[in-house]
Amino acid sequence: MAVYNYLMDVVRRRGAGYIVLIDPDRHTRKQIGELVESACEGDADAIFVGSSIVLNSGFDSLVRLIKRIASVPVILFPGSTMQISRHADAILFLSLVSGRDPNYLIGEQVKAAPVIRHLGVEPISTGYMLIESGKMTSAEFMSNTRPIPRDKFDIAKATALAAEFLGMKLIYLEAGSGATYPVKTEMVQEVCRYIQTPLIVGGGIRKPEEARARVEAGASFIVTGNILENRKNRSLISEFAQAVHVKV
Ligand code: 1GP
Repeated sequence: MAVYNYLMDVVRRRGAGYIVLIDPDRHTRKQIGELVESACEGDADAIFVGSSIVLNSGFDSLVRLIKRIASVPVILFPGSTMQISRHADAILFLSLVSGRDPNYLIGEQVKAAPVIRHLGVEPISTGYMLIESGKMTSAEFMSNTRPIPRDKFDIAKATALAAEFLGMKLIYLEAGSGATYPVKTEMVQEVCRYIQTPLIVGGGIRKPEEARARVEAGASFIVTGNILENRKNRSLISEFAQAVHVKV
């Protein structure tokens, strides 16, 4: 529970946490090292590593590299059971609760659980909800599930509550990497008012003010990936961190 407790402490101290997502395929190892340094210097609270699909081999050694550089927890955000590494501090143990594919609800988890225990990585049970976002995202295509329509707040609320009743420790409202539209602020607000479980919001967030609006709506964590991949945007990291840390 060490990493989960750390995340909850971030929310208590700073109002919300800012997380930088690293997609292993999008950079060279050198660029990944620089991005991790920028994330830590820019006051991000954690690093997520993962993607819907990873083409490059060497995932494990990449996580080791990230862990060596990072001064904040390194948390796996796996698109499949191929993305598990003993070098990470924790892993989001995801169940795709917006979908109806038993493989992503429980199948992959059955395969992964013994491996995760063997490696000694902390699992953080997370209800993963794909929200429709203006285009077909990789997560939608790869999982072959239908996302929740972006204005169907009632379905999002009921799904999040079901995940909470199932005992999940975090709920991830995901528009998908590179989404045209991030999850609507109103949906974040409605879901947050309806459940007690901390909410992660990500996908298509490109501006610090978009992140801030979702924190003010009740999100506990904001994740950005794509927008930081261009080196020119690295200065945005501290702007995102400041926007998300509403208590400091
Ligand atoms: C995707 O929520 C993350 O899983 C981040 O999305 O890359 O669009 O910021 P972006």
